[in-house]
Amino acid sequence: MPDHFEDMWRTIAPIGRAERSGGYFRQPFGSAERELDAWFVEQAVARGLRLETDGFGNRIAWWDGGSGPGVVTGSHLDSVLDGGAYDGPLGVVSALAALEVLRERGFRPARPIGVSVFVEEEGSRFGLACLGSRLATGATTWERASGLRDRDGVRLDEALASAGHESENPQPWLGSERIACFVELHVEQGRDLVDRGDAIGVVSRIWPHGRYRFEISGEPNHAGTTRMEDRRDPMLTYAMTALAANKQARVAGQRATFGRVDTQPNSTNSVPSSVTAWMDARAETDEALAELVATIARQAEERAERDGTTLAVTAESVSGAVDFDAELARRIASDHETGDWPVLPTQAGHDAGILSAAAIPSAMLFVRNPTGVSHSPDEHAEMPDCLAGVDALAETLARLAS
Ligand code: HGY
Ligand code: MN
Ligand code: MN
Repeated sequence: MPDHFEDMWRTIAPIGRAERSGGYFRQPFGSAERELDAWFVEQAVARGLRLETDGFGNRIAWWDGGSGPGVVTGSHLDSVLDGGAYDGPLGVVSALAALEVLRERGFRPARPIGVSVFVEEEGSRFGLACLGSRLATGATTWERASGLRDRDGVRLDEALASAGHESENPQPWLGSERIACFVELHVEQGRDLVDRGDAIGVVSRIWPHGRYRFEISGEPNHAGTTRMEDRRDPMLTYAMTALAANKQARVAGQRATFGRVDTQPNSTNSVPSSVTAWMDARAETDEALAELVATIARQAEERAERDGTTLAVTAESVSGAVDFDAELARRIASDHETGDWPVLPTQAGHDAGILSAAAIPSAMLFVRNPTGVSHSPDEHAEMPDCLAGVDALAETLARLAS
């Protein structure tokens, strides 16, 4: 008898969990994420699903019923550094459990149903968000991505090879000829559902968002003997840029975050030689995002001139606005015993957004997050809501694969 949701959830809970914080470190192709990947393969085999794996490490486990392009549901198993338990794995475990619900009901799909896992959705190792689904759909090329390096200088192609995915020049393979539609269940990363008193929601759109590297160079010097007026201090330029970004985002009603900074030589009693900082920016429209980033970059440049430092800004990952298929969202959200599920926007990126941009009709289900907190050890969802998510996903799959 295959594991049910709670069994699976209990089994994976300790994988990659840090004692100190209770947060998760499941970096793609690292030991914890590989343990989770092996667990997924084991679950697929235990359910008699046909496992398909591409050259990028993405997987789809197929229930080969019916005919024609399949209905696929799934999410990711990687996490941000010190992340939560639910962001990603909730969608994968719920998908496996939802298939079990359908089988136990004797449902016979008119088309294949697949459970997918896309690698490096967070982009937290190689810097490009939704890396696995971008490669699978051709939104980015292997030529561009294979040379992406992590913080230790390891290339993507080296990391893939060390994980056993040996392939010379893997090609995009995921398109609407293979997939009729994609549905991703995800813990909500926000408070809309809890504020509405709803357990389940459907996503209407994803805000455009991007990641930008600010490289600021100055003049390394002694922290004590160098007069303040003689300094070319990159930390000052960075600090004023972070303040400017925060103010600009508040004024414009958008989002800007500096969560990662690298200082060289990182010495307490030295004026730094360089500060590299990564900004995550998000806005309601593509134009607003471009305007927000340009304004902050301009203010940073002005500050660099005053400080006698130099600045280079590079876009590392940009995801355009995604408006999900409105008809599909309506079909999923309406006609439930408890009434229609709310349809709401999100500022978080997802693989469903990449597949939607690749002309695969896609949708997302959200499960209530009682605090809205995410990308944190405190991320949480109540078990009854998780089980309601499994039932909601099973019902959705039955509608789409009938
Ligand atoms: O960062 C995001 O938008 C998502 O959690 N990957
Ligand atoms: Mn995330
Ligand atoms: Mn996610």
